[in-house]
Amino acid sequence: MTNFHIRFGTEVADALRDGRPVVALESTIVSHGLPRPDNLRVAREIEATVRDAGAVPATIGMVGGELVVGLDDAQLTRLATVDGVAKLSVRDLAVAAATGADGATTVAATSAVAAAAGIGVFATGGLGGVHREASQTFDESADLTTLARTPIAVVCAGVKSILDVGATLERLETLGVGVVGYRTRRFPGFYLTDGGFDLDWSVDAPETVADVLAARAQHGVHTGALVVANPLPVDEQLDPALHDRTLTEGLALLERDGVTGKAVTPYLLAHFHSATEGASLAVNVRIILRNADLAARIAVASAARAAARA
Ligand code: PSU
Ligand code: MN
Repeated sequence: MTNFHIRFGTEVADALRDGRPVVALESTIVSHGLPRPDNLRVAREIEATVRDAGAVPATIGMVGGELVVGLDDAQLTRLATVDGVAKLSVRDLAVAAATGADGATTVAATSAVAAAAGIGVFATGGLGGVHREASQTFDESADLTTLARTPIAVVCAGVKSILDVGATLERLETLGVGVVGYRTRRFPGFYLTDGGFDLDWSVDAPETVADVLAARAQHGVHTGALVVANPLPVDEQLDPALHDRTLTEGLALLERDGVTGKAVTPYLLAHFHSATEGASLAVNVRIILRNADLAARIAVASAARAAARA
């Protein structure tokens, strides 16, 4: 293969050309973040949720070296079911393309590709961040540095407490990544409604997020991402006692098994899913679908705003 242009799914290409709302979705949660066989079902449900709210889903990934924005169902199935799908951050994209690999894009890679493709809104579950012990290991997700230079809105439920949440928020501030709570002034902790830290800003409606994105674009001053932190309602969170127990065990197993680098996040996610006997999976799915719905409503509001200006 000699042509390395980004390939667009037909529906996504049409929507972008016509200025209709599009929501980017990542594939690492599908290939590495959720257990089989639920992962494929959930991937389809995420797309259906985006559609139900009036936007076009653009799941991003790499299939046989081709970087695709808007995977079709066969491509999505392949990334959800075959073995050996690489986990791709931004730095991996070109190598994976040149070697013809199958790969799933992280928040970092998905954001960068989406922004390059002209998509302004992205829905995921949780961001990567600063790992516990990062002061020794230097393990900080490239999600953070990528968001610092990528103009996109990322709807997520904060970060998991497998990370150092306070340090992650400090790094987001240093890197100039905007963070607003959706109807909250507390940064969500993914499985938990409240991750334990305050936020400076809260917005109450998708239209307000669209206004923030418009202001950023019109100023032309801040070129980083906006994180829209969307917490689960308290009555839908994972039981906090179960959460704390599972986390403690997971961190001990990580150390016992000597897991490092990009394997750390998938290892801890898999531990949560097996140790809670599906409870964390149900919560995880609920989070992603809520984020997909909110992201679609933001994309719809942004497209309406742009149409009114034109
Ligand atoms: N956090 C989650 N679920 C996930 C991930 C993060 O709660 O599936 C995935 C995302 O794709 C994220 C990546 O971008 O893990 C971060 O990996 P790392 O820590 O290796 O940068
Ligand atoms: Mn890492």
